[in-house]
Amino acid sequence: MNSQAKLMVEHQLFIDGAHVPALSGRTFDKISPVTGAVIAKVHEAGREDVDRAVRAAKAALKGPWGKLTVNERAALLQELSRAIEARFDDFLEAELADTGKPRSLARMVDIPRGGANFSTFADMIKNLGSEFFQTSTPDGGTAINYGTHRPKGVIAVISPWNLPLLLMTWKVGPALACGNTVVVKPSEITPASATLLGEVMNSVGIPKGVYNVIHGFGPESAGEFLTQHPLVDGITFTGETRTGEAIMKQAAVGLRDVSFEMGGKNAAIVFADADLDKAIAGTMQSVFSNCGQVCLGTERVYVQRPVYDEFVARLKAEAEALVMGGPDHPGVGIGPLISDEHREKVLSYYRLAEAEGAKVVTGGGVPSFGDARDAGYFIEPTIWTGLPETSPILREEIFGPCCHITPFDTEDEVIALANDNSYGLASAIWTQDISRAHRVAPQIEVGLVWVNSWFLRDLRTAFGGSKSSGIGREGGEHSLEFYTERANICVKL
Ligand code: NAD
Ligand code: 6OD
Repeated sequence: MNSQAKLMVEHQLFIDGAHVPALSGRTFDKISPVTGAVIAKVHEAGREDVDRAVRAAKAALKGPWGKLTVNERAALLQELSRAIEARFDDFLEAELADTGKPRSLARMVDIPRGGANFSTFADMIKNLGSEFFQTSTPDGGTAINYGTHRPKGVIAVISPWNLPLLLMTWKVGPALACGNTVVVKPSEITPASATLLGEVMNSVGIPKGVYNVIHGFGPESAGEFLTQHPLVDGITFTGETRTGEAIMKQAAVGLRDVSFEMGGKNAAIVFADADLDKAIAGTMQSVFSNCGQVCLGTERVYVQRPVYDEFVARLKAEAEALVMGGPDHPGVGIGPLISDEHREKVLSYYRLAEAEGAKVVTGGGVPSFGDARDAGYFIEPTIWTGLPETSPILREEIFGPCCHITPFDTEDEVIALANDNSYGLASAIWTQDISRAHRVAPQIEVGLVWVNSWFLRDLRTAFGGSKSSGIGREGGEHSLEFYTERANICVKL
């Protein structure tokens, strides 16, 4: 049995440079979203396991890792990025087994970003400048000031299941670039790629203890034990807003810093002057990619009245043409939801929409294929119209392949509609009027606005949400705010 096959059936913890069984003696099952079958046993970390991982990370700060120059650290991370690319197919299979998403999606988005998250932050840290101020002193002399950054320490990385490798390395990349060590708690639903990354870390000589992985659940399990551990210096979290609130309480003990990327209820705004072909293609992506399980995805679509009917009819036709299936199903455009539990949650919103009087333009249920796909957690791509803005369908994050489409008349009206929500993550505006684009975009109360596009990312830009969608910004040098401690050195000349 090769090492990858072994990893597919048993995910141990990765602590201090070694794959180890959990001292807790507990394991749990990993279920395939495509077949509903158990595909792996996962070791569940108890308090003692978490303590081992955090202590290994703490000790590693003072070991060879802490003694590397910035250039040496950056070179190691570049090598790590290349090693991930060299194991591209192994990461691809791990991610496909855990998530069931279309192969083409994981190949184009998830796995390349795994490597890019290390090379980008290696470049950032290597090219970092410093601020410098000259100050007049009361005695008529001069002092100089310059800023330094030192690592924050042990960073707890808590990640979700929707883009497992991408979102986990998006945190581990900057954390390591800044000289920290990490203990990662991937989602219990997607343990494979974080485990595999441990092997790759060893293969390029990242010192032991720098990258550790503990598996398990949130409350009263690995996630809670990790975020409560007194030797953790900072907690970076991606997941649901309610989970963020729980973690914030856990982080309050010892005043640990947090960086939070959380839920969204993102609006797409389609003006009548938009290139409709592009607006429909972009909205198809933003609603249905990854089976709607993207925090930046669109669940509220506002379309200006003159093109409303045409937009609804064309989006319906395209949604109905999506082929559902596992990663390699012929012509697949949309995979399953991640779990039976998540499908139940999304279905509860499908039922609620009908109970609230929505017009179901398409979808609304569970498909029946009459083949092996019936065992997977598939759900129909769904479009509604006709609900008031007060409906939970327009206010709460569903995280499924669905959207509600509302007509609007004026620019001011749609800005108010888009902003009338407790989330503030992202928005997409579709218009060919350049002045309108620049006028509207800054008025949307979110962290990211796309114009005539969706999901484009430059990793040097600030990423994060406002309102209930997050705390802080990461990306490029913005990541230094969370992953380092700044100090000013003032020298009297
Ligand atoms: P989740 O909040 O249920 O879980 C995320 C992680 O937190 C998991 O690893 C989980 O085990 C852990 N966790 C749960 N309770 C915990 C606790 N009390 N203490 C410590 N850890 C705990 O989220 P999910 O269902 O895995 O992911 C979907 C959610 O993530 C959606 O709300 C989505 O919008 C959000 N998300 C946000 C972004 C962003 O960038 N803003 C990106 C991706 C996903
Ligand atoms: O591209 C990224 O860096 C990022 N954080 C994407 C988030 C996607 C949410 O599901």
